[in-house]
Amino acid sequence: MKLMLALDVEDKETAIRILDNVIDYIDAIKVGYPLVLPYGIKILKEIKRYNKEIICDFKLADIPATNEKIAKISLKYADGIIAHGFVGEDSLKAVIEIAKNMGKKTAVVVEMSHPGAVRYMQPIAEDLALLAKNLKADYIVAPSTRPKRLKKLKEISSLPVMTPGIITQGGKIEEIKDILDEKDYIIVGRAIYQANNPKESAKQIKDLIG
Ligand code: FNU
Repeated sequence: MKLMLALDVEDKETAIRILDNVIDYIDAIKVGYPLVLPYGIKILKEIKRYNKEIICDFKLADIPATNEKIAKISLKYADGIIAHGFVGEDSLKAVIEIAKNMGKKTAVVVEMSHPGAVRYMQPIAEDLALLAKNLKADYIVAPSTRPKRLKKLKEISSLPVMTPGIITQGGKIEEIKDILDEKDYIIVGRAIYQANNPKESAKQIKDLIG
């Protein structure tokens, strides 16, 4: 398993300080709106110097034409992008095609990790996992907070997963360890960047999944 840091901090100095501390223990950096809205997408140029894979978590959920524009701009700087599957085949296809043309990756959210996802997303998640497979996406995003669902969605999609929800949202590494392999990522944010000692926390998590 690989470790992806969710860098959901809102200021650049903090982001850089966290990265300087944890960089030896992480495999990828996930950046989302909290950091990109204040500074713009070009902040990714500064993060690129850490030489880690960068994934934009913008959860694209728009019409194909708009999804395509956002993906294109983001993937100029990032290695991969996260898109929602529920908006439908055409919207998702637009992202996957542009990413493939640029030699980049797409991860499709099929079921989210928070409690609210059970009511509206869970009933369609298996369908979305199949859609991600059929459209030849690169990854699915599925919850570590529900290990049985994670296992099932991974099986249906036959794709590697990026799984959030570890520690702060209640997901337990020991419960998902056997489901995942070396192509999969666990996504961890607050348990690292809000820890008293982010370096130690990242090291402990890396040791546990290693
Ligand atoms: P942490 N994230 C999530 N659940 O938590 N992209 C999902 O279903 C999903 C996500 C992101 O809880 C969330 O936005 F599709 O602090 C955050 O960036 O460890 C990270 O994963 C989890 O952060």
